[in-house]
Amino acid sequence: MDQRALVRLSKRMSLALRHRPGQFGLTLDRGGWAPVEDLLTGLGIDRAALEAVVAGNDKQRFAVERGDDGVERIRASQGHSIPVDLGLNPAVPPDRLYHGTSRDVLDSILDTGLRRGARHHVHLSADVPTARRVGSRRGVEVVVLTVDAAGMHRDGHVFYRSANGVWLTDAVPPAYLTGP
Ligand code: HQG
Repeated sequence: MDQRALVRLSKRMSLALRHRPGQFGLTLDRGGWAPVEDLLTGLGIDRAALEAVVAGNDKQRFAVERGDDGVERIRASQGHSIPVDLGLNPAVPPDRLYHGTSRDVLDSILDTGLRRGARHHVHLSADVPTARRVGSRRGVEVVVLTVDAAGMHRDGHVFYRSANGVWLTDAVPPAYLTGP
């Protein structure tokens, strides 16, 4: 499969496993897991295609595990808008985290802080290049905000780190943000 086909399939898998499982005939369990076989059927793809996406994914978006019942399951490691419990434990963040976004929304963010929108959490990156990549999805002028994660942690805000290294928190008030 070429790179573009891989990206297209990765996006469909994200849609199925994060946002609209019902549209693909899937039911996710509490932890967000679905049987691999059901995903293959729901998306109409074969095993090799799925494995190419899981293994070749730039961000390791998907995790595959075999349950105690012998059934192989898959889930998205972060980014859901439907209610799932990823079972992540609170983690101590690095002193600084980063958020890449579009310049259009900079004033709004500096005014009201980072909000999670449709997703469960605000997503933060551990380094500037990653934040820049996230922001560039918007396809316009990218800005990177710095988050005083140490200060937030000290003040009782809870952080989680997804299996693929994305930092998550409920909201970032403006006092902890520094603009570009
Ligand atoms: C913005 C991708 C105005 C925020 C990425 C962002 C990430 C505000 C947008 C993951 C705001 C939400 C998440 C405020 C936040 N005023 N705009 N007060 N607060 N925003 O897609 O962080 O590739 O839900 O800046 O790599 O961009 O799908 O969040 O632009 O990890 O695996 O509201 O999605 O992962 O957009 O991206 P999103 P995000 P995947």
